[in-house]
Amino acid sequence: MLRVLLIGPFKGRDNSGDSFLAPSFGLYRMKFYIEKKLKRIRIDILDPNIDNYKEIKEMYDVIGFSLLHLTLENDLLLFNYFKLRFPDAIFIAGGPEVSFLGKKSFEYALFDIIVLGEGEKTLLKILEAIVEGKREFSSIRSIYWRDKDKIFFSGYGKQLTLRDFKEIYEAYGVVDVPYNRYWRHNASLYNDPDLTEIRAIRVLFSNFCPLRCKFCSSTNFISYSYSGKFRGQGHFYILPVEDIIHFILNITDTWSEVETIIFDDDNLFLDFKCFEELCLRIIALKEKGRLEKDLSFICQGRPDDFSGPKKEILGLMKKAGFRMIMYGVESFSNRVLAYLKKGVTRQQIIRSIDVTIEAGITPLIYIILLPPCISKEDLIETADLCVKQMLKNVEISTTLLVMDIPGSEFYYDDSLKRITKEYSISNSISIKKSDYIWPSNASLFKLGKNIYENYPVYEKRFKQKYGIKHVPSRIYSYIVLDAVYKELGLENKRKYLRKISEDVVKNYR
Ligand code: B12
Repeated sequence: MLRVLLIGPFKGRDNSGDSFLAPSFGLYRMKFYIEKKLKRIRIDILDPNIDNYKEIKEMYDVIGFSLLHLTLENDLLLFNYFKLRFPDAIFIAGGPEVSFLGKKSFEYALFDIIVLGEGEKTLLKILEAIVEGKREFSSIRSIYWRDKDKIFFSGYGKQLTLRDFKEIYEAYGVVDVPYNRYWRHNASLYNDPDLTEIRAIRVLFSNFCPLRCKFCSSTNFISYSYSGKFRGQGHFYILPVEDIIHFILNITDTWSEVETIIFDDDNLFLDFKCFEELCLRIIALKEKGRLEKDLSFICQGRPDDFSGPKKEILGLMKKAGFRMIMYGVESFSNRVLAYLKKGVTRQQIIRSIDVTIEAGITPLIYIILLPPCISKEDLIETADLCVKQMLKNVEISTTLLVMDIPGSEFYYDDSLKRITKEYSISNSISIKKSDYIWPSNASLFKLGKNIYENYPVYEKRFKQKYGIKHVPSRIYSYIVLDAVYKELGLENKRKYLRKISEDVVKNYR
């Protein structure tokens, strides 16, 4: 029996205790697909944010890591721990970070194999070879592998086909994902948890979003992993509605307590026909009593999707149980939107937000407060319009800075301002990396740096003031917008924001 351990990204050595957590869909997809295909194998999943990795008692032959840019230093800390504990195991790394870094990933740690792109079929082939006693992997595409200090590349492979996709989803063992543990953890972050929010299951049914926003890396994941190029490659797939429905029924039959299904695809509306059919099928299943009437849905979409005639579908969505749409708005400044290559305008965004509200669905909007090109006017315009949306009960999820992630167009722009930090992994190992891109404007750089560095103080004060234990992204937005107004000396706006935040915060105790 081959024993495999797959380890998810490690949010924090000290602070993951108060994060909202979810099982890694990618790792479970690989586990179920491979276990179905290959006999005499067991794949365990370790989520270091929820499991105590020091308590592992099993022996493992293969250990796989899923690395993310922001969690890299913590992931490498775990790598060192497991390498010491299982010196003879084969160490594999996969996921977005290493898919873009390729050979460079070996500079971070002594991995044996790096897998590019979607892991299911490639990892299956690697494990098949290991089961057969092979230690030479040259015939398996999409990997870098190390033999002592030499590194080899096997050549680019092919992305999953729709047929593979269907097989992967058929194999997915919803029953064996410990959702209840995650629900318990997430509920423990509140004194009075909202079960509709807590009992949620995240799913993705498409393979990527081809719309190429400048700050996004996922948009290039397929293309780069299978061609080394950013442009033009990669076929977009969405699972057929029939299979999506089958998957949803599998979830609700297995986890009858589930209250929300979150479609975490970057943009579920890319195939509008399919989406419409999905809504109709859900409505019919609810009418027949096959799905609970109260089952709710959340999905992500583009903020211009409903600024035109497509808005008609919002009524269907409401009827099907969609209670929230998460829009990647990023900014309310048209200048910034053009710079980010969003392909939408403030006017379209506001129209979409308003028709969503009219349909009885809550919009949640993602905002990047300080993209590299930001000016003081853009910042104030965006902050003020965020506050205006809050008054309409729009939920706002802000990030202060653009993440400096491999695979995004920004990452390769040397003219941008970044702060490279050194992270200590062990007594003898440290790595240098930049996590964020800073505003180019000198005074806004200073503003950003002040907020970034003093954020823990702001958060602590806020938690104490309102008696909350956990800061979800919408509360983070209040804290950060308050800090922005403070830094800009806009005390009246600050007072106003504080007044409107009081009511909202009550719900998050
Ligand atoms: C849903 C989601 C979340 C959810 C759920 C996270 C979870 N536990 O899965 C929440 C909101 C909690 C979240 C949190 C974070 N996320 Co997130 N998230 C996503 C999202 C939208 C989907 C992830 C997903 O399930 N994809 C589908 C699965 C099938 O793909 P996958 O995970 O990439 O796995 C496949 C391959 O990558 C590969 N693979 C992955 N790992 C491994 C390992 C091995 C050994 C092998 C062989 C292959 C392999 O095979 C898998 C199957 O094909 C992505 C964007 C996207 N579109 O992918 C961002 C994304 C992954 N998140 C990102 C980030 C930065 C984070 C946070 C660090 C944010 C933060 N500041 O805290 C945290 C990290 C928390 C954590 N422990 O993961 C970034 C990562 C960028 C980067 N290059 O590092 C992404 C890409 C979004 C972005 N901004 O571009 N996230």
